[in-house]
Amino acid sequence: METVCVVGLGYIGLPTAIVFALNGKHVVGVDTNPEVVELLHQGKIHIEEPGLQDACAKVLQEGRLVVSERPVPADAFVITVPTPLNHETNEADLSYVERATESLLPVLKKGDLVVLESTVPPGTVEEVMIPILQKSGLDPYEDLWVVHSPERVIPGNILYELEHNSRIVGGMNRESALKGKELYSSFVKGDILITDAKTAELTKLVENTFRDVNIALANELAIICSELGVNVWEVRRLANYHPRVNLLSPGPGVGGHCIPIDPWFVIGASPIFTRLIRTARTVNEEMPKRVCQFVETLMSKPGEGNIAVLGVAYKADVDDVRESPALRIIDILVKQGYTVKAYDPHVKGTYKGKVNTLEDALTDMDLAIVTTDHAEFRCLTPEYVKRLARNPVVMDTRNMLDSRDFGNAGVLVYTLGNGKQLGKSQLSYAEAASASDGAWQV
Ligand code: SAJ
Repeated sequence: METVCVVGLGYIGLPTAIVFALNGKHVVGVDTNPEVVELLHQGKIHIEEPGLQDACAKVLQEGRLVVSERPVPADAFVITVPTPLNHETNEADLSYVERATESLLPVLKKGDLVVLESTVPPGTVEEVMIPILQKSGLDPYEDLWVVHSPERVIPGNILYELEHNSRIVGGMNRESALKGKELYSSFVKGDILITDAKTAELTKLVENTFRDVNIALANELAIICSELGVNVWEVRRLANYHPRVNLLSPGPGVGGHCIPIDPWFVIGASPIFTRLIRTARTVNEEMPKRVCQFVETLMSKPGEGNIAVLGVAYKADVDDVRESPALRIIDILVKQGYTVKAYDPHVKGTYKGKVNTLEDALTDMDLAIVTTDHAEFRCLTPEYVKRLARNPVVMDTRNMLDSRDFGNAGVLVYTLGNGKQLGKSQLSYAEAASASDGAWQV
């Protein structure tokens, strides 16, 4: 398999196309968005991902990656298009997968490999893709190799993980799976595990559901600790000394293109037997509201005052705002009447309350909320906050600021789930300092 056509040049498709090209394939990257294609023609990429711009420029320059608005004949086709959640029905929107599969019909030939990488409900390859592929006049079981091989990489470390993570290849039959394995062995250094397509589809969903359920446990624990006057971060630190316990971190909610979405695909496939998964989703979806409820207790008058929201991306050091809890928090605060200034050093697009500098966000603020743990916010000092703020109070939903240091310097930092502080909106600086993480250890 010399030539690979990657359909959909987003967060996964573009790095995948580049990695195929870096590893000797002739790659055609396809995207229906003319802006994406035009930017790539200029050697530029439309997403932020460490190392990707340089790698892309290299393969474009060498002519190993070319870009097109429609598929061209190739030995293998890799579909990496979005599968968003329809928020009204909580069902997968498979229209991009359908259209991408349709777009292959004019160029498909006997012996081609067709891979779906997009995350989909169990049964999608068989029930949605196969009937479309049949329209080519080819038999998808005899003339084509059709597989699902879910991506598993983490934004921020995609290039490394694409190569080094293990990968699942689920085929419509064993031969297809082996053919898929052959394609990915051109760059995957981890294990390549073969199975059937439906098992691969469910396995991918279960990986992210596992994380959602565990984050929900951490979030529920944060709320319990607030009630009980205990610091959740200390509980987590201590519990994780147990050799078989690994509590994840509480936070303002769960964002991103996968973890808040994938559990719904499992729920949709088995609505009656997914009580735990559904409850976990609810717990995580309620977190932005809970953060705002706590914020309310910290403001002198409900609905009045300036709030700085620090971080709009769904997680640290990425520019991605999909399903970001920060966007929900901004929405709720604006509806409650607060003046919100939201700053994110990575996000280029627009959003409610956007300001372009940290200084602008903090100037005259009555409260700052740390919503994303971007590295830039680690450099925040109490002196800087005090110089700009009207009221030096911070709600830290990510446990990234040292509330003791800030407290000692006259800035109140309330950490999400630190029940030693929560509920005490009139906390003194000294109390804030002594209620901070692991105070007794020092
Ligand atoms: N989060 C918490 N607490 C934690 C960990 C995460 O609140 O302890 C939040 C984050 O702040 C973020 C969200 O969860 O809002 C998701 O972040 P993430 O870093 O866990 O995951 P993603 O969405 O960036 O990438 C995940 C990855 N899955 C896992 O780590 C199991 C990646 O491997 C998958 O390939 C990717 O989803 C995907 O495409 O499915």
